[in-house]
Amino acid sequence: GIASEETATAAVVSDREFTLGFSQLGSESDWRLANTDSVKEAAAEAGIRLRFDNAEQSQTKQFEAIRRFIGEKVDVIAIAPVVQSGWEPILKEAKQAGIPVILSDRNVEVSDPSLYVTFIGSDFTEEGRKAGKYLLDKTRDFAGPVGIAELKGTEGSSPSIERGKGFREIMAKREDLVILESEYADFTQEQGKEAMRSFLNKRGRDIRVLFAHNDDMALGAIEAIEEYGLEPGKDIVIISVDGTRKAFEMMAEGKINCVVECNPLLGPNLMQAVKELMAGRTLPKRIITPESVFTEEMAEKEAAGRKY
Ligand code: GZL
Repeated sequence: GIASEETATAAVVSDREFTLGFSQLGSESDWRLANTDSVKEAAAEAGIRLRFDNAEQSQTKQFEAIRRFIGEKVDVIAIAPVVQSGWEPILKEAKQAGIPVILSDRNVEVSDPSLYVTFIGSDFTEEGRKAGKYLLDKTRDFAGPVGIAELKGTEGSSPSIERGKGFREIMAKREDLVILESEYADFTQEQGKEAMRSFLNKRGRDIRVLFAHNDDMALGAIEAIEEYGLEPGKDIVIISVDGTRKAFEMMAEGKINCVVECNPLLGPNLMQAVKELMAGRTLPKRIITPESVFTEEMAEKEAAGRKY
């Protein structure tokens, strides 16, 4: 009967060790390091052979790594795409080679959705909305206009585009909220610090709120704010995204007011998807990872339990 055939197929499939070629976009942030660890650990646990490449935030290097994986005839390719455009050609090469592609963490913009099997990652627009909702609550009693500075992530990346969109959607509910400065800082602490320094030199105390698209840029901004002589979390409300341990520690010190969680532990989801794909199962086009929001009120307790 069907049941025994399926079991037999699964048994045959599970005996062979599969090879996954993973094009990781970089090592720019603590989130990214935790994501890489999660993928490596989950591959080892799943008995999946991992060919790992770190493209150091270069899309060209991602293309080169994916071509290598195609040449090595890996069973599956997973990509964390640094930006969302420009992926059609390389995805067509993978398709022509008969190698399925899974998107991990970030999304791509392609006209033909059959070029990838599934996208496993967060709903970044919702993360932006969560940041916006905290902004409305926290500044409810502020005398307007409330000046906001924004540190955007990598230009053209789906998290940066969508977090900015979600944040603005909610901000629009109050006309006294004004974005005074907004710069890309590539999700890194150093660039976050530099950008915040220039914001403060231009706008000083007019900046009452900072929305940082990730914790590393928020940590850099905190350094610049303290250098400037203001108190982060008090003179300037700070809203960040990711939920790294360092951000929780800053929140426990009252230097960050709200952290919107973005879950980097995608390894198990990715390996499960690889196994189901290899067993001939159909995967949903979109797998959204669970995550929450944390504020300074519960920082102390949460900080102890964070894994990354
Ligand atoms: C989000 C991820 C982002 C993180 C940053 O899923 O792509 O990239 O928010 C990381 O910390 O650099």
